[in-house]
Amino acid sequence: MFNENIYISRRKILSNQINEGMILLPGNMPVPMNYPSNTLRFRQDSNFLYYCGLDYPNLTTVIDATNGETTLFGDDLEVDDIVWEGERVTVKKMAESAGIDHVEKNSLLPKFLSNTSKVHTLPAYRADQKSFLRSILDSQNFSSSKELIVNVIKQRSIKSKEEIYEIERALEVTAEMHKIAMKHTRDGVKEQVIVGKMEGYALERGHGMAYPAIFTIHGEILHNNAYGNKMKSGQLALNDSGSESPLHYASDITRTFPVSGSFSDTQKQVYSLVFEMQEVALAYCKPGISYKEAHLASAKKAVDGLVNMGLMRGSSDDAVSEGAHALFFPHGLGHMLGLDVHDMEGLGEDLVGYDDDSNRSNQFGLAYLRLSKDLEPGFVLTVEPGIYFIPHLIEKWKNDKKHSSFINYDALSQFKNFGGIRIEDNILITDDGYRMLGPDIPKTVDDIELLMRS
Ligand SMILES: [Mn+2]
Repeated sequence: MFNENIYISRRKILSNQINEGMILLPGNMPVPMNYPSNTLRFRQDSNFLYYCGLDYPNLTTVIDATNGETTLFGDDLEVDDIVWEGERVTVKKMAESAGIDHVEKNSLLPKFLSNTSKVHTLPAYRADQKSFLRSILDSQNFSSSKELIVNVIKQRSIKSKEEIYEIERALEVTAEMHKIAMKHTRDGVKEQVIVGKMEGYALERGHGMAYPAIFTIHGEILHNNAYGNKMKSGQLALNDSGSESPLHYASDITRTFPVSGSFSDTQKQVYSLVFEMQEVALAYCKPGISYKEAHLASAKKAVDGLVNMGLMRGSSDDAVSEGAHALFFPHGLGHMLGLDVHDMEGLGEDLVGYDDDSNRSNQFGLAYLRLSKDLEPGFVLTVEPGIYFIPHLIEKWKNDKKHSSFINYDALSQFKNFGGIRIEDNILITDDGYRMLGPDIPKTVDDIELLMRS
């Protein structure tokens, strides 16, 4: 974990923003996989990590909003637990390492909270969290505190030096994972072989995965988590994967490359277009520009390129305002990145990505834009345009004659087995622009082909 002063200062900033009551931050509990004592790998709650840094199950932190005083609730292990799990640092020692003065047993939490005017909670995203909150809070109808949510988002959105260091540490490992994937991909190799090599590389270095890797010859399936296909020359492999640093900061990178090691002419054409979509988007990445603008500019670039290829027609302004590009680019340009790979999504996607001046569109495609609001120095985000040929979607739109003035459905028939291409990088918004985070990972056609040949 970080130095205790970092957690003291984060809690101080938060409690200064909240008028009265108690701020309740429950840590996570172990989650059974298939029977009670066979648990999933423990992952601490990100808000708990942010304000306390303690990476152990069954802890709760309460911050008194009026004076910032913090109490850590937890139980030391009994001998019976130690027999199975080994020794664990005492709750008192944990509290010290997080700069917390008071320690209490878990059983005292309900009584402690019953004396206060208001308990501020964050939205629960696991069933066990919901039942835990119900069990310790008197009222059956507790609801999460908008005041708390908004202030946590405000604070977590601006990344400090230490946090950027952690994200770049995750990216060091991720860069190697992606190079390993490119080097080992070839005709006849199964996707799962590559996933095993990448996860093994991360685990060997004490990192985890920030999310289940997407490694697939079906890049057109946006969140494909199956790895059973044998790859064949002529196909594209899409690799969307990122490690999580030992302090649980995420990275999120996508590269797409030819299984054979050389792009075909058509693959090169579409790939270069996605590359340009990212360049166009990056030019918008600076304080005061809304991410929606970057998204729309990238979408217009897609239309211009698809018009050149004979797959679309008409003006890119019109096509994008009507949403015709979403057949090929159905997702958003990117999202915030931090302790969570979709940072703070559990606190409410609209509160994180939108502000009073920006409402979420309900148009197909644009509706999936997770980050829309004005960019600020200290934001860390992903920039991830893509072009996909999704047979089911093409079929449906074609039958419905959807946007048929913009889309040349006849020309699309030869792209049925093309798959999809996405390129994703992680950036920090600086005072006057952006900085690309982490080491370079081959991205141009030439650099990818060079690495795959070596
Ligand atoms: Mn992403």
